[in-house]
Amino acid sequence: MRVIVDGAGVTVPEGVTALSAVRAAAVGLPTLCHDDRLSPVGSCRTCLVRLDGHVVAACVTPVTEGAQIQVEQDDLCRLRHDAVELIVSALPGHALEGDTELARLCRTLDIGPGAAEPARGQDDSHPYVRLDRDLCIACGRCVRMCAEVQGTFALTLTGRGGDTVVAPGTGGPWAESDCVACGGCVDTCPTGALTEPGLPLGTRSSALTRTRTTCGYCGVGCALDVLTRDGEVTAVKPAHDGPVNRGHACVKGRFAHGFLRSPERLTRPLLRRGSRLEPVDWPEALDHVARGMRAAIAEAGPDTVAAISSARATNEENYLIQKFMRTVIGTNNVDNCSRLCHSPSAAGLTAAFGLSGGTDSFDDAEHADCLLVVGANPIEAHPVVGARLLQHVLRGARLVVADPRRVGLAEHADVHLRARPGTNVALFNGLAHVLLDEGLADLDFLRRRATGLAELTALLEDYPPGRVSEITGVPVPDLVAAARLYGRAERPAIIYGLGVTEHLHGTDGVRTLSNLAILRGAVGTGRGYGVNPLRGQNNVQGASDMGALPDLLPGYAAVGDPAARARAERVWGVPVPRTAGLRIPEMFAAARAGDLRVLWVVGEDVCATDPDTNLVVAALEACPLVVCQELFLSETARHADVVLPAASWLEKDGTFVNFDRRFQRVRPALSPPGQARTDFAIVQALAATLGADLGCPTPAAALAECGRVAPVFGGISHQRLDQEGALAWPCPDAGRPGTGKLYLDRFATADGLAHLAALPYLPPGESPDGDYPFILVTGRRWAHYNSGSMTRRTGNLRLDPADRIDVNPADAARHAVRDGDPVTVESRHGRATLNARITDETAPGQLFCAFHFPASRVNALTSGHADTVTSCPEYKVTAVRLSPGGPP
Ligand SMILES: Nc1nc2c(c(=O)[nH]1)N[C@H]1C(S)=C(S)[C@@H](COP(=O)(O)OP(=O)(O)OC[C@H]3O[C@@H](n4cnc5c(=O)[nH]c(N)nc54)[C@H](O)[C@@H]3O)O[C@H]1N2
Ligand SMILES: Nc1nc2c(c(=O)[nH]1)N[C@H]1C(S)=C(S)[C@@H](COP(=O)(O)OP(=O)(O)OC[C@H]3O[C@@H](n4cnc5c(=O)[nH]c(N)nc54)[C@H](O)[C@@H]3O)O[C@H]1N2
Ligand SMILES: [Mo]
Repeated sequence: MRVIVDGAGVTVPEGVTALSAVRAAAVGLPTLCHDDRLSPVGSCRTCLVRLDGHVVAACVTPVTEGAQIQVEQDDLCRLRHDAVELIVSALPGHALEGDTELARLCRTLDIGPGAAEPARGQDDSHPYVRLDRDLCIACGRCVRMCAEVQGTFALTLTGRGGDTVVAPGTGGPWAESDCVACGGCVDTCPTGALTEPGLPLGTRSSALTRTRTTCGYCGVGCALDVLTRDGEVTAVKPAHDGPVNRGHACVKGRFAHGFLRSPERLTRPLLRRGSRLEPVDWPEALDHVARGMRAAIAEAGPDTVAAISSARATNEENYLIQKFMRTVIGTNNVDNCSRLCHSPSAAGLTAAFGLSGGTDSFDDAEHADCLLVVGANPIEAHPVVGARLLQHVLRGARLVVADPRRVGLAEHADVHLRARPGTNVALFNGLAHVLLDEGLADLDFLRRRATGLAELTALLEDYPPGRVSEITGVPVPDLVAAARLYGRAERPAIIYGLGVTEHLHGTDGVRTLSNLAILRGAVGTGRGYGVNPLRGQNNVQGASDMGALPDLLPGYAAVGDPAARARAERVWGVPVPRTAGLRIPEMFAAARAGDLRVLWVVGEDVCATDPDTNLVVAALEACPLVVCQELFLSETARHADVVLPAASWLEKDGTFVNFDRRFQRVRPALSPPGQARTDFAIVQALAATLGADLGCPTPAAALAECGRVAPVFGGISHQRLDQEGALAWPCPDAGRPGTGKLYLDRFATADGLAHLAALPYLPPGESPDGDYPFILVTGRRWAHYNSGSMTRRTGNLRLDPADRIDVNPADAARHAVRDGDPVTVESRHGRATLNARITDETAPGQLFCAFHFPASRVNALTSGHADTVTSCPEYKVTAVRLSPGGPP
């Protein structure tokens, strides 16, 4: 429609506000309580305009066709000036010292500082958010940010009239509030009432260098602007044009960068001499590794050397590591932590649909009318995705949560399916049974685009709701209600996590979950948001995409496939070994059996995070040469013979692939400390020490070469990413965009069809019994990341200072355990000591803990049981017993 702004016509969409129309006409208009991401409130009166003769707040007033808006009339300018002056007059003088929205506005309006006495005090209790109450103008932007973007509802406005001020809703200090430190309130605050320690009021942004990069914690792939000064990070800001985060971030990406300058960072290579690790220079360390590798190959063959590549490292680094192992050593013994995480997703999604990744672009989740969130806790583990999902539910989408625990999203669910850990396949078969039984399947889609219906229908006869309820503990009405919500939705979505994969039958879980989307025709069609794993590490998708896997080359071509090998051999110029290499657990088993001579561990703390710690340690002790490439002296590094100091994600150049298959650029904001080097440089140097040339002089060259080995990435380059921001694979063609939504024409399976799977429920590896009566579930907490090596060395430690084990109140009472008490947990494999946290988030008979503090030795408890298809550990089910008190 057309409206007139200060006499000039401008075209705007129907229903916009006067503010949007004024902006569309490029006329300046101040605002203080407004943020485009938030609902408008019209409280600050600084955006007054005249609309069809009436003075109105532009931000809250809609306009209609032909509306006449006046902005730059003298009386309006005065009204707005007076509104700002009134606000400033109530503030102390230092209010205009910063580079804030308010200070900038005052400069343009020529308004000087107020002279109010500071009276309301500050709240410095929180490590990352500072409140100066005297600068608060009660615009409420922080409150709305916390509610409407983050979804935590931690903040409120308290007091009356001119004394109104933001405060945590719980009362008391900020540090004890529900705040999850996403930083959104700080970013939207127009006055500097809310600041972060790195950017106190008065910081001039012009003094800072800004580097756009991609977060190196989880797989969401938030675009971040890293602000540095004199070689130090001062702050990290979420990028407003970040394709997934859209200006949002979480406590880790936004604030947890203090580890960078920790005095414990490794700055020199270390070499074991007797029981000590002593600093040496690079040539000596590399020589030692090269000699060990050469000797192993000469005496026992290349398959006695193995590498664990890092999902924390870049694509280019992973590409180089697998190329090194295959071409310089001559073995396929290379794997990455996808093994511990979503290898069942890779196997299951490939079998069902053809490609090893989620089926859709995350943006499509916001078009879904029903979300089925299974075994994932995005509020804590993928907070930016969790916030977007929660907002979508608050806007009206239906939500089914399947998780044994009352996780954050469960509080907003229409149905919460609290199936017993390890019973997913029965649960999904039960849901599928109801879909078919109630005529909710899309028979036309099934006829045209899927296969396996007859076998599945026959199998599902054994999964009527009553039996499924007995296996899972889910009441029949809940099961039926969930199936109907998913089954009747126009555009249903499946989002899942490790609660599906980290099981004895994790791949079966992925297959039977995928069945639901296939039955509904909600994958590979315009309807619905398919089946999407919330991949874990920043670059776990990429590490696997790059071929850091024992059976797959870059782009998921099988090492056993002669055509695939030939393509790689043409680029690499040497033969590629044809037999699949060892998976991570097989590497440890080989080491214990005396069959592994060299284990090179890059960026994975296997002694803290792999299951059954005692056996992992035994493996490292049995292996003659263990090389650990790390930021810190991790548990694994302590057991190594050579420790190589590595650069972190903020110190390197390359790309990551996030959970929805997007390649994004990673750029160095700092140089690595001391003699630490990027993993890229270390691999190159090691190859050179062995007399080999890996080519690929730069990360950009490595990605370009990878595109020649794996045509699905052929259209992706650093240069293109620098211009376009993000590209989702498959992207074979430099002239075409990437592919967010997969399979619109056909599935990528050999027959082009989606494959239903008829798989029976099989019990988990361990079940509770008289000796070990509890099921222990392990997973994540919001403030720490995996081994905790980075987050424990930041202010996050103040937010979550210790490991706790969640115990249901009924179990706590029975064992005479009070909140905070130390308890000893024992499994058939080991023992751990943690403090109890009493909560009904965990069901009776179940316990939950994270594994972020290696000293608690949680993974001494977990078993060697693993997914029968992919060897992904059964971290989610361990039979344990609990006793009050710490170690004897
Ligand atoms: N803050 C934080 N964020 C992280 C990480 C971190 O360490 N800390 N790690 C990153 C990594 S590597 C990963 S892989 C992701 C993981 O992200 P998620 O998969 O969301 O993480 P988890 O907490 O391990 O497990 C998810 C849920 O599975 C549930 N569950 C357990 N057993 C079952 C079951 O049998 N059935 C069902 N339906 N559910 C079950 C658990 O109760 C838990 O709530 O997070 C990433 N993000
Ligand atoms: N009980 C239990 N255990 C689990 C899980 C569970 O749910 N329960 N989840 C499993 C899952 S899903 C995963 S992914 C694993 C994660 O396990 P890990 O991969 O071991 O954990 P992280 O702490 O992410 O990182 C490993 C190490 O990499 C180092 N590092 C970080 N960046 C770089 C880099 O750029 N280069 C190098 N060379 N090193 C770097 C860090 O200092 C850290 O010590 O844990 C698994 N362990
Ligand atoms: Mo993971």
